[in-house]
This record gives sequence, structure tokens and C-alpha cells, in this order.
Amino acid sequence: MKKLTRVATGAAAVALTSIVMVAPPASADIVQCPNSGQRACAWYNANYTGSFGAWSTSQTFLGGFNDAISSFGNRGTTQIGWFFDAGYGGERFLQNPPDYGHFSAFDYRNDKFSSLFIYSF
Ligand SMILES: [Ca+2]
Repeated sequence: MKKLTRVATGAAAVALTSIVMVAPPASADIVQCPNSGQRACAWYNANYTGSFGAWSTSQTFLGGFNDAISSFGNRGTTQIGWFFDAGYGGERFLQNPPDYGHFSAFDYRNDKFSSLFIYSF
């Protein structure tokens, strides 16, 4: 379901200013990512479903989650930067704690993250 063709740039550019953070539905698997300790969480699919990963330290490369993340959460106390490229490169999506959210299949940021940085502030 998530590997839909991406829409072209006009709509994506507008989407830059629309934040994706939404309240999770009651049935979401967000409970997989408890708000305790420093924790970045991600799921393959929208609505916090699919393969789940959690990291308590920065990751220069997201291994099996490379270009596959559609839902993600910051359950720590400081900002997390999600990067399009490995080694904290490319476009960055900053996520404040304790936010979580997901990209639609049509969002240009869907399935793009390759590294994450957990800031100390
Ligand atoms: Ca990428």
C-alpha cells in the first residue's frame, strides 16, 4: 500500500509547510514506542503499522529501515533530526518531543529517511 507512485513537485512543494503530525488513532501501534527514556521510533507503514524499529542513539544509517519509514515518533526529551541521506545528510525533518506522525504515500518525504540524529537540546 505504501509504495505508490509519488506525486510531482508542485503539490510536494506546497506540502513543505503542512506538518504531518496528527493524533494517532486509538488502534495505532504507537504503544510500541513508550514515552520513557530517549527513543526514536519508526514503522514501515503509515498509521504506525508494519515493521517497527526503536533507537536510543543517533544512527548514521538506518539499516533495514533505509528509505522505508512512513511513521515515526520522538519519544525522548530532545529534538530528533530525520535525514534523507545517510550520515545526517540531505534534507532534514526536525521532530520535537514527544511528537509522532506519519507521511501519506503521496508525500515526497515518505520512504526517504536514511539516518537520524538525536540532539542534546
Ligand atoms: Ca534516503
